[in-house]
Amino acid sequence: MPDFQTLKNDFPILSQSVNDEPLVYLDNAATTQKPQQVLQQLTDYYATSNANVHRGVHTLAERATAQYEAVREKVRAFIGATSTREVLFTRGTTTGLNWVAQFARQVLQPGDEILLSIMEHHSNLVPWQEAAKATGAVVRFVYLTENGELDSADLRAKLTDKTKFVSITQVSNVLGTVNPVKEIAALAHAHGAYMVVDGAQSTPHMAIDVAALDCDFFAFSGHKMLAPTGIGVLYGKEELLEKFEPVEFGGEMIDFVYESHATWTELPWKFEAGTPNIAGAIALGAAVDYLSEIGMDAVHAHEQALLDYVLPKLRAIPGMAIYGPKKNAARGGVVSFNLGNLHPHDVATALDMQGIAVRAGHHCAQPLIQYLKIPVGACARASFYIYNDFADCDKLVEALWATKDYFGV
Ligand code: C6P
Repeated sequence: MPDFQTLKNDFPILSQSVNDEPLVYLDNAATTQKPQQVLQQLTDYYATSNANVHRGVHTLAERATAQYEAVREKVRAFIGATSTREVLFTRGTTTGLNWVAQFARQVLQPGDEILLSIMEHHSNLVPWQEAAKATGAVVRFVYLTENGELDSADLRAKLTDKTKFVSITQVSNVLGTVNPVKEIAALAHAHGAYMVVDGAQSTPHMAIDVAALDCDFFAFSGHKMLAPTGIGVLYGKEELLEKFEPVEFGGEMIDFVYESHATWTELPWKFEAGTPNIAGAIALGAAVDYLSEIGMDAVHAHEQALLDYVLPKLRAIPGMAIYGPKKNAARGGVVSFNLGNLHPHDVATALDMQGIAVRAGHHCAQPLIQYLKIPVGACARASFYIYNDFADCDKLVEALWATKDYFGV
């Protein structure tokens, strides 16, 4: 079992004070902090190996290419893909989901249906609205139970032979709800639909096995799992990536270019047009190593222990409205809430004055916030990661009591 107490020392940013209080960083669903090992990898790459990949024959170019491609293999193993041909580097989840929604335009017909859940992030919603607009397909939504979980009866009623794509988040960035994407994939396939999983909030927090999930596409971001911004991954089943046309064109992705047309190179490079985020990918490799050393089951267990500790204390604060599943086992390390009639921006500002970073707003999930009829269309959100501990939980709870008393809620 890793020592989660000393692990905080790996993160230089966490040793600072904010507003004269030791920083308590609880905005991990937005982005995580980076350990020394990842920062060092970035510096080492630029200091010793920087060159463009797949182009040169000189030593640095070959070194950079080898390091970049080695990360593809690390990511393959981390998410349980069958082949590195199925691992595409992207800028992040948003890019991955946009690519899939572009692939969808290659097959969608008027009247076809795209099934989403109402808890989707805008990145797994707006690209589908646009794909529907371009093809005459229709976007439908699965709604929720009282407990903030997907309504499986609604899902089964709406998943029909008209459904061509089902695209669902594995963990909600607002409710923390963990969705049964494996079971949904089986249902989708039984109706001949493709299954797309938004893994932005799951990959950093739990073991992922895309082959076992049997999803067709799976997207996630490096920056939510200790890596830099601007690097992410789209997994796709090999036969589908062979079938779909690329959506970005230019250098790196071609086989041969004629005056009138071009042919594409093989997977996975067929989809990776232009100079990629080489340093970001290599640093993602360091993040994957860091998490693998801890073990994703241990990461998950740590966050569950924090949730089990903090949720009863938060629920005990009078006037607290906490959104999402009541049972902790059904949620990830995300707690969205409102405190009485205080605006969540005021709550987040009051917490910041006490050194605590949380997010407040609609969390890029406006249809969900509307559906839940959350007052003022916003909520505050505390989200946990490996370097958070029970002391961080206590500080959050104390600061919320102080905020409540200060505003007289
Ligand atoms: N959610 C949050 O604070 P990008 O921005 O491409 O790395 O990830 C987009 C995205 C997609 N799906 C889910 C479920 C997400 O949570 C996010 C990012 C952040 O909740 C920033 S809005």
